[in-house]
Amino acid sequence: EEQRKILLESVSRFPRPQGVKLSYGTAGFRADASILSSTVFRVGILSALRSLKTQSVIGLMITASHNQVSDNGVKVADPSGGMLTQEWEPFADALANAVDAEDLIRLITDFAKKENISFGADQSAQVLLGRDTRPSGESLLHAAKQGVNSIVGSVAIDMGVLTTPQLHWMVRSRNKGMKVSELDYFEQLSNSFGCLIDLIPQETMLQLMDDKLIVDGANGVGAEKLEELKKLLKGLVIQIHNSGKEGGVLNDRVGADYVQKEKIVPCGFGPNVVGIRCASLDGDADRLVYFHLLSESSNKIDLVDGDKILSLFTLFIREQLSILNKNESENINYDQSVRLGVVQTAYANGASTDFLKQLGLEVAFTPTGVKYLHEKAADYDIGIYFEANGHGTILFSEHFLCWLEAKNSELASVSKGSEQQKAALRLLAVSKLINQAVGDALSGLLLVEAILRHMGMSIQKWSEIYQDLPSRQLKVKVADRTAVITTNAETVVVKPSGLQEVIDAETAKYARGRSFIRPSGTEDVIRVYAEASTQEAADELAKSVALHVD
Ligand code: NG1
Ligand code: ZN
Repeated sequence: EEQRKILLESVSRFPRPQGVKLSYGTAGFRADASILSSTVFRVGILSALRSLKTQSVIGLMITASHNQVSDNGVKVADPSGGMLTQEWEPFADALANAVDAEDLIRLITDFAKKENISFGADQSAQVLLGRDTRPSGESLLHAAKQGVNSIVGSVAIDMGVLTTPQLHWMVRSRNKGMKVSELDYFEQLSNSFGCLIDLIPQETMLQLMDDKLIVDGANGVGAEKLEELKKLLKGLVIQIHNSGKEGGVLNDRVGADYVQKEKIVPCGFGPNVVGIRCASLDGDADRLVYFHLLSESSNKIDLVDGDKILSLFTLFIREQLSILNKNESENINYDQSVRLGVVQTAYANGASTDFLKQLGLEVAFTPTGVKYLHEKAADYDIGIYFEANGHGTILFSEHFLCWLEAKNSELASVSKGSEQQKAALRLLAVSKLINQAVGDALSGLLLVEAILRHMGMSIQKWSEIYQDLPSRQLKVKVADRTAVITTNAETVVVKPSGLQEVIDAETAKYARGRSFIRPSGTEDVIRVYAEASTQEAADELAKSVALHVD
């Protein structure tokens, strides 16, 4: 009853705008910031309930990633640091769209009953709050706090301005009983990076010693955090452009999404960067792509996307596993062999999939959205996933890490400093450097830098490990994007009927042609993707498929 009174009172302070229907989507709720305060308030309630249900710390992040600065959004981190369980998404939708306080309270009561969640002063819930640098973030954070506080026994802890992966890392670490300050995060990254650098073979060490990396910070939170992290790193020269301090606007012709889609240099990069290794973060620093400018006379870049980062990581991990395996009479006695798996989506360049399969790797496909990739990657001892747009990470199973720790101790006593032991140490360092909760541009960047040094590889050489097939992405605005239903990791249209046959017929006209459509989970559009042996052909294929969608 007291709970009911508190809710009635607080809900009325965050009225829901009329005529807006929101859906939790690929990455939480996203919309123009001006209409979001009721949604964020309600997600605050949801997070508190999730914390009560799981008896663990939950995260709430306010960001709209690579969207324009006037947008904002909100997403929830589960106890493991991963995305909110899909089972709760319908409840999130229902909460966000409840018409009034009575409706909302009824929903909460019914859901709590169904999920066996009890309220009261003897219950405690904790929600960590984070936000990116968007100007609307502060008032939305206030709404989130009110939402959390309106559930009796719940506390909201404001962790400040953070990258999305930092908040996810904090939630994960807190639930493992570890320290979770920002400094702890920076130290874990810089220490494990230092480990990998110390383990670089002498022969390759000198080749990349003093070349620099230029980073496009998207005028967002990633730039600010990298500036901090940089202070703890040895052996790395990083120059940050688009830090947001030069007056540039968040995600405006800058950032990983822009660079990946347009394949041109971001603003703030002059012709003098030709040939230099460059990286680009997105607005909340969970995406990372690399590139280098091809010539002074044009702004065209050679893009090294998420697929190539995935491939680089895979090459390195495989190399370490095979060193670990060497000189052993039998196999490395880990349940026969280590299960290394790679996970992609239909947006992965076909050439990357061919490359990985030629290495003899198992490549799995899931629908778009980190939640699906992450879940699949967790099936392996070491699961590597990436979206072409630069979101991804490497997951190590607890079971494998235990074995690896033991193996390392054993090697340390019988063959300290051997190549085998170094390989074990490198894998352990990777598991600490790379964010186990969610894709993280900062930790990904440090791993790329460590591996390039390890392999003595320039960005040019890295880019040449395979040749991307030309591709094109288009968006089509339609009256109702939910009318398109797909299957088979989104590669086949089920509805409207007949459409897939038309796409097949168009695709068949092109050498190495591949094309698919799907409704976006973050924008009100249908996305069209096409790939073919030439750019002209890919463009044409995308265009003709788009015409049939309209
Ligand atoms: P949607 O709008 O569902 O395509 C986009 C990206 C996803 C993911 C989410 C969340 C593409 C084609 N899609 O989703 O990969 O990153 O945004 O940010 O890049
Ligand atoms: Zn992002």
